[in-house]
Amino acid sequence: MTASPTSPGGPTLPQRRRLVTDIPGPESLTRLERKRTHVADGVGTTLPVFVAAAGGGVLVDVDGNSLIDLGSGIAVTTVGNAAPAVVERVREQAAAFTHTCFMVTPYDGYVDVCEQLAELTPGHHAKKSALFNSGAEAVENAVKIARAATGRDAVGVFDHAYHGRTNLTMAMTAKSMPYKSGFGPFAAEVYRAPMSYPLRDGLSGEEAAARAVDVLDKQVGAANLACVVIEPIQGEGGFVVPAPGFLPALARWCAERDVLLVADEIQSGFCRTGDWFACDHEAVVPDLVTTAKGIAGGLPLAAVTGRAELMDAVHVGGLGGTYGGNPLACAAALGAIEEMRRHDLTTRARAVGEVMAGRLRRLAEEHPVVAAVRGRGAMMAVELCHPGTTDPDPVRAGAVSAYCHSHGVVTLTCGTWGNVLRFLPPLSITDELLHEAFDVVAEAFAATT
Ligand code: PLZ
Repeated sequence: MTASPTSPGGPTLPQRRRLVTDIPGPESLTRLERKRTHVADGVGTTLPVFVAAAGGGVLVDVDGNSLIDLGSGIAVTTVGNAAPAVVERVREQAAAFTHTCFMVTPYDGYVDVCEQLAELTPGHHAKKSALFNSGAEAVENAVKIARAATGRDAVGVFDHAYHGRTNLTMAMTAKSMPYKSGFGPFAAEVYRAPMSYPLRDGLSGEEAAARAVDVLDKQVGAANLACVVIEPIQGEGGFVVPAPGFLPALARWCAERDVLLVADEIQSGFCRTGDWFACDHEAVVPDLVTTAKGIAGGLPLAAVTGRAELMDAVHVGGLGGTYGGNPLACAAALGAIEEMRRHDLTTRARAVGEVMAGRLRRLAEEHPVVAAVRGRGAMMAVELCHPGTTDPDPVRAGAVSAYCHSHGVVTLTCGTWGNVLRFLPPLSITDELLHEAFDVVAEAFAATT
């Protein structure tokens, strides 16, 4: 039976993997043809099945195939797709009003989200927030705030970093293809330092931090740095987890020089890693935090949250945008945070992480192509390299991923070399489905040897 586009999604969907056609099926193929006609080729798709409904741990396509979701729309639907509290609050808000523009006439939802962010983000100091539409916009605004607060221009970023696709955030992003190639010139005053990458540098956290701050100190000068922006666990760059001690040492160096530390928690935040924020793991307290993705269960919302006196350094009218903190997106965020609290999703992320880490470690024992198993909580990955080396093997990563797709499991790759398989299931997935998904991943490794 074909799921119609109005099929109810959310947790009521049957939680099973079921393929009734090839992937993509005939209905998806017809729609792909329409996409080819009407949508710019620059907008790619990883797995070209058109979705009719989603919820729990599955996506159901227009051919009636039910796929297990290990991607969460790139770490967005942490609370599950069409999660009940998100749907209910958005429904109520849509019926009341859909938009006023917070800069014209304010409303409670925006302030409620900022209050929640003050409570949930790392540190117990006085905090304030400003809301935006996308992660890139939040990163841009964090830099604006840091420059206004410090009177300095320079921005420090890291190898393998990903911060977005706008002009400034392209400059901050490391990887050329597909994000930057042909799109320059890029914004000035962005400087890149080496990241802690245990598989590739073998350095302790302290050693890697010393190497990074030496570059910032000698090539930029702390006195010129407004901020250092870092993903506490890198996302697109390959789920690179810095060695223990790296982030605290970097934070100390910044604090001693009045350089603001900006944690980009857009991918790692909101329960994903088993804490509310990845910085919590080592009790790192950034000056500013950027959030998006998981914050609103699928509606577009992003935020900069930081020390009140820094946030207030910007003149009145200096921050904003027509849709930033749109009432529907704020309602969704309040619903998503309600789901996270009610279902204790930090604990759930740790449990999901244990299952995934166990399965991935077993794969590593069986397949020497797995050079590293890393991540935290429900943000786990394997990096594939030619056995016995650290030469990236993106071909194998692509083959494993393609096998998973054709067998009904949504997987994503990432990494500077495209050789990392990453796993970001919604936390509403059942253990049974999660194991079934990793059975398919294991088959994929065996089938592509
Ligand atoms: N910072 C850490 O992960 C978005 C990008 C997908 P936006 N990552 C997914 C793609 O190919 O465009 C991201 C992130 C971190 C910033 C961003 C940017 O967030 O909401 O995509 O602008």
